[in-house]
Amino acid sequence: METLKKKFATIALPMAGEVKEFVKKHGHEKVGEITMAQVYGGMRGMLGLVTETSKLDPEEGIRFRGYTIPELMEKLPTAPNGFEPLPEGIFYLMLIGELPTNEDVVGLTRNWAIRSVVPIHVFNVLDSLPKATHPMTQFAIAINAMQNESVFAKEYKRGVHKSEYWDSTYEDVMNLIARLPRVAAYIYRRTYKNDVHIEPDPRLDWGANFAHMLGFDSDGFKKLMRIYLTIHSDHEGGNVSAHTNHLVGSALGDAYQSFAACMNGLAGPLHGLANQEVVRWILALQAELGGGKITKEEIRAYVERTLADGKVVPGYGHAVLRKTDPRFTAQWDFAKRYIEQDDIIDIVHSMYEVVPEVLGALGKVKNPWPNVDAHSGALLLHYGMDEYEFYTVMFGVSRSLGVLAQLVWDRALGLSIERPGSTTTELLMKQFAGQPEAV
Ligand code: CMX
Repeated sequence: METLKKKFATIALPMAGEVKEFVKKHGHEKVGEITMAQVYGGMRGMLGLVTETSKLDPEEGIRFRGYTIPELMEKLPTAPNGFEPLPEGIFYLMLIGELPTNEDVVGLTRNWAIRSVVPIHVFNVLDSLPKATHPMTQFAIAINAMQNESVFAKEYKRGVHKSEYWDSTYEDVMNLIARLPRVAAYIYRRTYKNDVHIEPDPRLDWGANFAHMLGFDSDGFKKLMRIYLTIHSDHEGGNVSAHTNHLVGSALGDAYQSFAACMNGLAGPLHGLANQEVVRWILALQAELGGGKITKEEIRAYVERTLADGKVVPGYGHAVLRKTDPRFTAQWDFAKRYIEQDDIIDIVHSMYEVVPEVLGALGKVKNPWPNVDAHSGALLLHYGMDEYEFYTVMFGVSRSLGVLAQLVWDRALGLSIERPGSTTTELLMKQFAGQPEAV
């Protein structure tokens, strides 16, 4: 058994027993109350899931296994020539719960390089799709197309004992993560670069190799990929993509099925697709004003028009966060460190001075501050990637690290199939009209 898997087993399997005892002892105790507003309001703030990999604090932002993003910038191993953490490190941290050493991270890079061969039929499936198919749809199809490779599905069919489910899930998760950059890069090159594909370079780390296969070999883009793939990896368990991954996995769908569903969740404009929407919004603003320097007053007028048209301002607001997303700040810091001047980045920074005030004045927006998607597209544009419909695929490659680490935990802890209750509006109305017996 490989070292990482052995380490996971040593940590996770005893915890499964502890969790069983814990639930036995405290299972009857309350962890919260549910209001009508939550039932109709997307279950906001309703505690209903356990996720080991990360936890989101509304005021402070995300902590991965207890570490904030600035802390991880200090503590995770980096490539020799940069400050950006290697995404391999955050996966190790989320899976094992401990900070990795440099050797741990190098080991993961090698491990994924060995597992990264994508079956030829996946490329054939992609090649059969119209080129205009949205890259996120192509991505989900390609992930589903790999499902025939699931070790878990084979083991399940063979009748493996449920205490062993985590083992084959680990294999699927490692294989899938290893292959995603190649699949994503293939989609990019077939959709936008005349089917001229670039072979992987197994000497490169996971993020740099992704940059290379996309066709962006500059040092700057590789650095960007490392931080991008690190900070988008997880945001606790209740967001649409993470929750979908867990939900589908809870019925013992394998990692391919769960993650394909997860990507369809990420593809919604209120979630991951917001990163493309931000760039689309900024380019439309630029086009309307005919170029030149854009003033804050012009941005304010465009934001007000967006709202008057009944649309959201993409990249702003959050269902949990109540302050500027530290993932936004990490990208701002990256821009400050490496980029001297860029018109689009200037617009992103001017928006930060305008949008919160306008949204705040509406009186209904609970969080007027920017989220991760407000900044990411501007950085990609700076390095020359202007095919913004591809951006959410990159978010998806990163998101695999968190949700799939969690899927191995789901299996190790033997978490249940999801089946929350639901009711009808008629019954709820009767309950509040003083007829509780009707419910
Ligand atoms: N622009 C305009 N209106 C907004 C808004 C925004 N950026 N953010 C919230 N609102 C509105 C909501 O649409 C809602 O309006 P109604 O009462 O008329 O329906 C009201 O403010 C209250 O919403 P909320 O409680 O503050 O926010 P929610 O938890 O319901 O939704 C989110 C959160 C992210 C969907 C929302 O802020 C939004 O649509 N933002 C823009 C899209 C975006 O950037 N999504 C990416 C989020 C991060 C990610 O998942 O990747």
